[in-house]
Amino acid sequence: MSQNLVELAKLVRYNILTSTTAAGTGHPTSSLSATDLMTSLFFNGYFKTDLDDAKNPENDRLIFSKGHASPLLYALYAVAGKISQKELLTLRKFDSVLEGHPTMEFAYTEAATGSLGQGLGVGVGLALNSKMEAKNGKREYKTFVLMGDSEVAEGSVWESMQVASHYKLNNLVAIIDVNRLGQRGETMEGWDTDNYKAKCEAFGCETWVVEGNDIEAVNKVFDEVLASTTDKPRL
Ligand SMILES: Cc1ncc(C[n+]2csc(CCOP(=O)(O)OP(=O)(O)O)c2C)c(N)n1
Ligand SMILES: [Mg+2]
Repeated sequence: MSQNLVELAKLVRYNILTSTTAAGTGHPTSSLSATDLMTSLFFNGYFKTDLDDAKNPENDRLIFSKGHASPLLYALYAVAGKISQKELLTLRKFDSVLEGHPTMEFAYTEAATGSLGQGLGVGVGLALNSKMEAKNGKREYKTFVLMGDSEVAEGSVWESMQVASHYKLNNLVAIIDVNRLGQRGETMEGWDTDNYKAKCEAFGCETWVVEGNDIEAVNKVFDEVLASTTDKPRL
């Protein structure tokens, strides 16, 4: 099973590199950084969505809060068969729905992102909605939010996190892609995942730290995250 995922991740990487190369711009490194994490999420059964009905209210939600990694988002949907190779190469061209940051022009965009620090707040709103809809008999969908490690320097991330734990949003799964780097060098915390963990726990989250480029390890963590029965947001 993991071998198939490893092969799919190669295809995702190929799509990222061909699309950003054709565009002559974009953020290939930020996209490659989260490829294994997102390949596991997408193709090992964790992210439950109806690909033929992108606006189905019972779909799980995925917010690319680090919106500059949009080539990864598009690469995933290309591997899922929803974007052709020809269309993928229109990345960042005028009239293409595959914009440099995800916008609502692209059918599977959950929230237009790019201004860092906002995706988790949107995710909190969606997770609250899911809790309320579940009371009306609807499926309690999950909301996944992908953030960058430099992004979490934004105070709004922590405001959102404390609201998420106040409302016991255990249907919210936030991911920090710790690749040590922000736009112009090392982040304040570098590789210090212990520190991220301690801070996120202090804000009321249940946390996991995983080597994000080991698909098998990532699968194991998503298994645990989705099996957890605590009332805390997952991070
Ligand atoms: C609010 C805001 N400030 C600045 C930027 C410019 N910017 C784009 S990418 C980036 C660095 C992001 O680093 P990180 O969050 O670690 O993501 P990575 O690319 O490493 O995955 C910055 C500062 C932005 N998009 N939004
Ligand atoms: Mg980073």
